Amino acid sequence: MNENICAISTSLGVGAISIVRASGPDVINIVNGLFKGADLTSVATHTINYGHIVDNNEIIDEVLVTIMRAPKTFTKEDVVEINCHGGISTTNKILELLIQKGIRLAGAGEFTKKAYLNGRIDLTQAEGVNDLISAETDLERKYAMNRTLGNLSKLIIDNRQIIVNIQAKLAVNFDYPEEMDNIDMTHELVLKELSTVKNNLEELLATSQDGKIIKNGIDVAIIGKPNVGKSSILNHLLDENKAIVTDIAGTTRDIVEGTITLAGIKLNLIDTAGIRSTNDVVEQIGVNKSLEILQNADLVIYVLNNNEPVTKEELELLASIKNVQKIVFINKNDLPSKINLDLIECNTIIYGNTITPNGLQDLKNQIISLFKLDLIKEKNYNFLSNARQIALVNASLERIKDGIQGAKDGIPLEMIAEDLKEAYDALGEIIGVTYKDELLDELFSKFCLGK
Ligand SMILES: Nc1nc2c(ncn2[C@@H]2O[C@H](COP(=O)(O)OP(=O)(O)OP(=O)(O)O)[C@@H](O)[C@H]2O)c(=O)[nH]1
Ligand SMILES: [Mg+2]
Repeated sequence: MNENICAISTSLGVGAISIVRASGPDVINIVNGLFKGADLTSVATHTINYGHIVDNNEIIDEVLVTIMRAPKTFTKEDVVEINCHGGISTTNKILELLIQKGIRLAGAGEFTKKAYLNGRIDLTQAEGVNDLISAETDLERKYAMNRTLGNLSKLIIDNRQIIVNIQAKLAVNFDYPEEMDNIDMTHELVLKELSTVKNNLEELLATSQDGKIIKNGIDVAIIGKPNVGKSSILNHLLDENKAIVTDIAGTTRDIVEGTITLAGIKLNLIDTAGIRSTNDVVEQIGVNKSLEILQNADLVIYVLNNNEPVTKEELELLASIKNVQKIVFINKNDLPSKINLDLIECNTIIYGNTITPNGLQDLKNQIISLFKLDLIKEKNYNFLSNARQIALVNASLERIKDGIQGAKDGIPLEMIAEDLKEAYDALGEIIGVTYKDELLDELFSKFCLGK
């Protein structure tokens, strides 16, 4: 933990300025050895210092060096940030010099890991930092920032506190069983307070679906037989000629993807190969991919051709995705209708075409209403943001439910206390009160270098 680490904190490419950051007990001393300007070991903390980085009398760059002494820094250690000229070669050269002087290259997310291990932020805040960096939409940013500030942590801490309070009351009962009558700690009271925690955790889990949508967006697969106009629909939604469109059935072989933002939420649109039986080996691979995407999508836009009778294969495929969230889009309504509508079973059917065009706004509106996207914006931003957090809340909730059942059945309070301890520990793992090394390694490996 006490090692000196360094990394390039800005993205490496052509740019005006880059920042090379170092953290650890000796970094001020080491950078001072490369710096021509003020004596960095004696300047005041949180100051920016003008000078040059020199290597054997060669001036490498004209820089501004920020000196931040522990503990009021991101990592709670001494931190030096060298603002140098941007571009790959200068930035890399300065990093190289720091490494030569004995500062180790940081691993992914290692600065944030130090911030966590040194107690400046908890684990959900650390995860929030990473989400903030990778945020693509405004909503994602707001939501990640909220977690960085510790608002999700507070919710977890509050529920842990309720559990501690119950545990304390139970403990009094164990210690002074003769006063049982005087103390309110009856099964009913346990039941009441545990129900509060249960409701809180259930609410948190219910909103985690929104969290997933905000963070990952919605995967929308455009599916149908060849030539119905899937790629044309993708191009219109993207407002870009991304996929090849021809009147030859089987034009799209591989998937074509693009992203749009709808009501602040990312839609990951996936155009697929038209599904049909074929002897063409390449097309068959495409069809298999389409079927795979069909299974994993959050939403399927099932495209039919208004100008043709619906086929048996199309109906079979539609029946096979009975339980998948879907919208049937009947395309080519600029042409005479030959489709036998009464055979199509779907609650949401939209007509349109990509020539005039028509119906595509209705399609977007339908997606907004299906996923209640306009409401997500209005909600607060205390969502669970990843599978780790969701699994731990679920684990905690299960123990709380066991405790509630136990209280109802009138089992000994000692046994309920066991459930409470496990529920409490699972919540603690979310914020990282307890952790396993492997978990930290995995979690921070997803960070970028220099953060
Ligand atoms: N009249 C009419 N033609 C359309 C419409 N949408 C697409 N087309 C035409 O239908 C043909 C097929 O369109 P694509 O978008 O390539 O169809 P696809 O479903 O992606 O086809 P595959 O990639 O082969 O599976 C092209 O000639 C399009 O110009 C529409 O709304 N009306
Ligand atoms: Mg296509």
